[in-house]
Formats: sequence, structure tokens, C-alpha cells
Amino acid sequence: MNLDFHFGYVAVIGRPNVGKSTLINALLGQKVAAVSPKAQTTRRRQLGILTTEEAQIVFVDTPGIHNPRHKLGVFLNQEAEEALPGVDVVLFLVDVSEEPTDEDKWIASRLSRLARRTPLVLAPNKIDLFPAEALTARLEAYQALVPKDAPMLPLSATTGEGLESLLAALMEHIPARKPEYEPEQITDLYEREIAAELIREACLQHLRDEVPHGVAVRIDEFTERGDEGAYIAATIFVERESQKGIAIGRGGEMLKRIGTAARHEIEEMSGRKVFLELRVKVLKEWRKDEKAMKRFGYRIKKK
Ligand SMILES: Nc1nc2c(ncn2[C@@H]2O[C@H](COP(=O)(O)OP(=O)(O)OP(=O)(O)O)[C@@H](O)[C@H]2O)c(=O)[nH]1
Ligand SMILES: [Mg+2]
Repeated sequence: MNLDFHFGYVAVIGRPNVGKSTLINALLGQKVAAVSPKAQTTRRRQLGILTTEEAQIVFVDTPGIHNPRHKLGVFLNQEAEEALPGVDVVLFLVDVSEEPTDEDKWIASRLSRLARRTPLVLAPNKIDLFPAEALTARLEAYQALVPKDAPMLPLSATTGEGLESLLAALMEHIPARKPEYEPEQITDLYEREIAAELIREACLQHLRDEVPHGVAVRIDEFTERGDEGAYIAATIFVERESQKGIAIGRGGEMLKRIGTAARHEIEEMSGRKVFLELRVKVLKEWRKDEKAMKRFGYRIKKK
């Protein structure tokens, strides 16, 4: 056995839309997590497992921490908070293309208190979007939110700039330990769960306004069909009749577009052909209803 091997957990924390899931996909070199330009894409904790010659680093993707407006939001914040205990290092991701927001400040103060026990690394993301001459001042504004000894590693999850330096900084806090996962395993979700996330991602990308945020996806059937690939049937749940009309579109056009996008992503992820059948159902105001939320695995814990 390699005695120099390292193993540890990194919680990836930040407000919605800063690029946490994009970063994890980029580090793994493979897409395991749904990504979209809309806030609150990630709804549940998900592991991204990176195995190299020297180490196995388990990244914990979390929902963006925000000021919740409904019960689903309360659940999302809990999911993110629960990723913190027991990790070896916390990666605080921020978006340099925007000034620090109140949410950034709130998260920073919470993580700074925790930093006495769990090391904190600050990663300003999306440097590709910000003019280089103004970058220093913007980075200083973010650095001021965290303890002075927390290292700052600016990066771009989409161009890959800064990823190697980030990994090196994280490795400083990953202890010498045996790996806990098989080297081939890259996430803790089953293929059918990733498929559901990719269908929801397609909804987030194609639907507008409040509609996509009220979408939940259930896989009804996932069957292997040998050389023909996989057959997947899924239901897209929306919150209102009017949203059902929007999700289906004139002559079923929107649903077709969502289906095509989702099928491409699922085929790419699973490396085989996929036949995807989608339907849309209404589950009234499910984001305000804890019982309905539970059906999708979004369970609020009482404190
Ligand atoms: N230009 C640019 N865009 C980025 C970068 N990283 C992420 N994005 C984009 O930012 C958007 C949000 O990315 P996500 O990875 O879904 O963000 P997230 O932090 O996981 O968001 P939640 O799951 O909602 O908390 C997507 O449109 C990404 O393509 C980057 O480095 N540069
Ligand atoms: Mg995400």
C-alpha cells in the first residue's frame, strides 16, 4: 500500500449560482452535477470523488445558501449546513463578477467562526468574466470577509484557469489516510438519480421566470434494453395548471425541446443510447408543502 496516500472531504459552500457544481464537474473532468444559469439548481448534497495517484478528494456539492422564501428554501439551506461537520476543509466559492452580497457576507461570517476548527479556503470564481485591471480591488473586497490566514485562489471553473493551484492548496489540508471509495466511483448518486437531475437541468435551461424553480422530476421507469441502450420514463411535476401548459408548449414543442436536451446530457453521462419519455403533472404548490416535498426526498429536519 502507498503510505503517502491522502484522503479527505472538501465541502463546497457559497450562495446560489456562483459555480459550485460547475467547479466540481470541471475538477472531475466529467459531468455529475446539474448546472444552470438560474439560482438554486442544486437541491441535494452530492459527492464528486476525485482519485489521483496521491490522493482521493471527496468534494461535497451543496445547494446555494440564501434567504429562503418557501419551505424548499429552508430545506436547501439545511442541506448545505449539514455538509460542514466532519469535513477536512471548507471551500468558500464566490463570484468575482459581482460585488460581495449580503448573502456572501452572512456565509463568510458563519464560515469564519467555523475556521477555528475547520480550515477555510476562499475561491473567487468566474475570473474570465471580470476585467483584469479591476480584479485586485474586487479580490480584496472578498478577502476582507474571511480570516487573514485563509488562502485565496482565484479561478475560472469554465476555462480551467487556477484549478491546479486550487487543488494544491486544498491538498495541504487533506490528511494521510486510506481511500474510502473505489477509484472508478465518481459520485454517490445512482445513474437514475443523475438522470432525474439532468432532466431538471433541461427544465431550468428552457423554462422561464418562476416555472423552472417549481419543477421536480420523478423517474418512473429505467430499463436496460441491451444494444438499444436504456429506456427512461419520467414525470415532470410543476406547481400550477398554467405552468403545465408552459412546460408542454404549443403542440408539445417545449416538452420536446426539454426532452431532446435532457436525452443528450444523459447519453453523454452514461455513454449509451437513451430513449426518453416525459410527461408533465401538476402537484399544487408543492414547494410550500412539507408532505409533498418528502415525496421528492426533500425532507426538512426539525431542530
Ligand atoms: N463565465 C463563467 N461562468 C461560470 C463559471 N462557473 C460557473 N459559471 C456559470 O454560472 C452558472 C451557475 O453555475 P452552477 O454551477 O449551476 O452554480 P451553483 O453554485 O452550483 O448554483 P446552485 O446549485 O444554484 O447553488 C452557470 O450558468 C455556469 O455555466 C466560470 O468560471 N465562468
Ligand atoms: Mg449547484
